[in-house]
Amino acid sequence: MSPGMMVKGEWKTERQQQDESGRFIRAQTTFRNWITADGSSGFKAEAGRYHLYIAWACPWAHRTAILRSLKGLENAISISVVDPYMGEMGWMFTEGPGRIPDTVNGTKYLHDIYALADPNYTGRASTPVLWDKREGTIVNNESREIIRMLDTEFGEFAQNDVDLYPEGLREEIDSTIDAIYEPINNGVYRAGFATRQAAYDEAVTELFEALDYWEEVLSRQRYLCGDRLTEADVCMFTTLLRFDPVYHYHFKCNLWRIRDYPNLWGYTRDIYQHPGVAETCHLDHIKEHYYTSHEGINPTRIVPKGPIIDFDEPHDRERLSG
Ligand SMILES: N[C@@H](CCC(=O)N[C@@H](CS)C(=O)NCC(=O)O)C(=O)O
Repeated sequence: MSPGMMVKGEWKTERQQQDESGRFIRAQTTFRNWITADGSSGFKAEAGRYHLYIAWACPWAHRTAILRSLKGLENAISISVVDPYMGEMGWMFTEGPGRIPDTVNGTKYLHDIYALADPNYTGRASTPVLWDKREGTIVNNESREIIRMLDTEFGEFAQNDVDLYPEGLREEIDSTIDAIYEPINNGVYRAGFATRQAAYDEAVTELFEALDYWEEVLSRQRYLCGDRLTEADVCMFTTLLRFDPVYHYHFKCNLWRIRDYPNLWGYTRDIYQHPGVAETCHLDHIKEHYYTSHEGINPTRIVPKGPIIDFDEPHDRERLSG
């Protein structure tokens, strides 16, 4: 059920990802360099220099695709998209709908990229990966940091004048991203990957308490940090988009659906309908990935046809802003 990992630069098909009480443990990411507009960090923001390796299926990678699209960085930052199925070799580059092979390094597996960056690498081979073509290395593989760099350091190359980390809201944005991470973004995984009842119960309870809380906040304001879209909304959105199609069934996050929460549901549609967002939402990859990759949860690997959800339904949330 658990994917493999790299140990000293070599792929191993086994790894343990639950502790002794059955709780899902998410390992820390290790490439944490920064790109800056002035290059003072050693990685200067430049057009054509950086490449993103993503999975359309992955909520963390999806955040980076949304930032790239909202800012209009498609010409400045190239992408590769893995196959939605994550098998024992981990993420893989194939031909097929929605996939984009590794045109930069010509690799077959995402873990090859980690080995190129560090031949002695030990850790997960996760998406997203921000790659530096010039230095031939990974700059960063933490979604929260990658979106911050795309948002704040690439202004010169952005085709759209969009700022999702505005001065004056920065502390609130950071604390909101922190607040939603454990119960919501990671919470669905803690529920889905729990291997003991108590670990699952704990995760689901915390998840729905947090959803109840944000449902109330979103009855008063259009977005998580007030009346404008910020990075915090991007972080929330990629989990909410996957909730009813996948997490509700596959990860047993089933006290309610997002569609049972009027404000969270309107909010999800609001963001989905922002120019540039829908193009990054690939529900076919999302469903195929989860339902086929976690054999321990869904041994038949059957991908359900439904649920039928209309993310384009009008949301009427403009009434809450300004
Ligand atoms: N903290 C990371 C998490 C990334 C992550 O867990 N990505 C998953 C896909 S949704 C992955 O690639 N998993 C492969 C693995 O764990 O081996 C981030 O936010 O960037």
